[in-house]
Amino acid sequence: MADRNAFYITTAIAYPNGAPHIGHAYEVIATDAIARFQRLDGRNVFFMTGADEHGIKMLQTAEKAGITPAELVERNVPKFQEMVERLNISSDRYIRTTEQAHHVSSQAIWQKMEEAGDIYLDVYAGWYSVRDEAFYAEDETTVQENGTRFGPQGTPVEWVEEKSYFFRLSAYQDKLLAFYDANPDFIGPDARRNEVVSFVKGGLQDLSISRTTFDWGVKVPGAPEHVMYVWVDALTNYITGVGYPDTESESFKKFWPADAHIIGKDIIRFHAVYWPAFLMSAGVAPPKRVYAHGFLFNKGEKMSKSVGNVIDPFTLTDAYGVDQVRYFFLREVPFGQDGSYSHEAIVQRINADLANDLGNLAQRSLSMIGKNCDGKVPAPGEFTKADKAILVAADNLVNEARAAMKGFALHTMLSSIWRVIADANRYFASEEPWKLKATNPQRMNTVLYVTAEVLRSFAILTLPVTPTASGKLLDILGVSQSARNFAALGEGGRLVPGSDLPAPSPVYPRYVETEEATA
Ligand code: ME8
Repeated sequence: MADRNAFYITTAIAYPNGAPHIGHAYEVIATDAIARFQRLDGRNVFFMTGADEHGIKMLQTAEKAGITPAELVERNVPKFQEMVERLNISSDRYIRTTEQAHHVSSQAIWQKMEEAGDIYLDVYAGWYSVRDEAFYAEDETTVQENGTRFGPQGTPVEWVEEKSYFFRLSAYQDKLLAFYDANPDFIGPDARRNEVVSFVKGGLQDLSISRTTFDWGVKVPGAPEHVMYVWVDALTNYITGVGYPDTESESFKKFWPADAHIIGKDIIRFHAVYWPAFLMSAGVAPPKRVYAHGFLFNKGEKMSKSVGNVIDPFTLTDAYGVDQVRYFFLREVPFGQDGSYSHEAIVQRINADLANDLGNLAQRSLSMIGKNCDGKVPAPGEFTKADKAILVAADNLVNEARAAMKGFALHTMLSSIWRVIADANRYFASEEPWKLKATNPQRMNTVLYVTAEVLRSFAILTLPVTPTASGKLLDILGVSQSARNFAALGEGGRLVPGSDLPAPSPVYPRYVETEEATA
């Protein structure tokens, strides 16, 4: 039985042909925030990321380094796994396409496609981009003055002629268009959907899906001189991860079809055209959604010398902090669009949004509670209009967040939360609780209670994005682990007057510029 509460989300699987870069980091961070959000909202989440280890690109990189492809992946995959750890990614499984189970799964889907009559042997003669691991039609390529030919993504293509198995993609044009029509949310954002629909409307050619000139890949069943085209095996990872070919397994029944594949915009065609066609052919339901994020660029503005190579996620998080980097990318870049980053922009977000708006409000109000209320949650008196207004604004945030997250609008969710954080700062400043100690301690207690209570909402709602810092804020608000979820927001989970609070400590330090950083 499909479990309606289950939620299966994946990232693309990265080519470990070098070290992980900021694009890889961005994708796992965003996917992690969505996975954490769904868990906090009570869903039973399975979140998978991993490595795409086959293909000619891996082989050529290994050759250049004078090692075997198997040695190359053993050298590089641990760096990707380390990045996942460093970024505090809550994934449930790290899949590697060199796993035996994945070979079995890829051969099984191949056999299903063959049984459906969709695979035939012929000769491939055409243009191939190693960099994109993609075949292109002649009219998608351009020739530069020096004679070099490039594919549509600007990467060099080479002429390939060899015996190859083909997938009858041409037979899926109408089925795919009907599928997009019936599932308007399948491809997001809209710009990508339009791009895919017009590509498919333009006509689909059969796809070469095996290679014979190298053997680093999954062997074609019954034809071991062929290895599968890397994208056939790569896309199949998503079903291997939940138990394919055992479609009767508990995990497959529970989690397939996936709720979302989160990928970059450069690989939308593979996910929104080839993948559903392969699955339809094999008699497996396509995923519910494919969502393409944009690309990140370093604007080349002054970065700290100590930060050095800022495209390295390790140096970046060493310099600014893990939660800070997570917050920056998700707040700064509208999800689905391209974005850029610079030292100045990161520091601005850290100091204005995190240290000032949220960090200061927490520090000022909680240290007043520590000093003036015996370190216990103060007992509020009757609520004024202003108290009620800020409580309601914070209580309503979860619904705003849910609405934004339906479309994976992480930036919209964060800007809504920070809008109410700004309201809370105005509330705190205008109520002046520090003056009330002498004149009206009961009123001071009420203002501090209300402030602590809205901080509780902010902390729970920001857990998907800044899990460590928000967890720390919940620690100093005395919120138990079992009350750290969306069901505990609002009236149901209000702080209990009289409960002990630990001594507050700052949650978000300011980023202080070193001399080197501005040089
Ligand atoms: O494409 N900004 O692997 P990959 C944002 N193995 N995202 C970026 C980026 C950038 N500058 N550069 C790359 C592959 N990405 C295949 C995927 S899935 C079955 C197989 C994204 O290591 C890219 O769009 O080249 C992709 O989603 C992911 O990083 C891995 O890229």
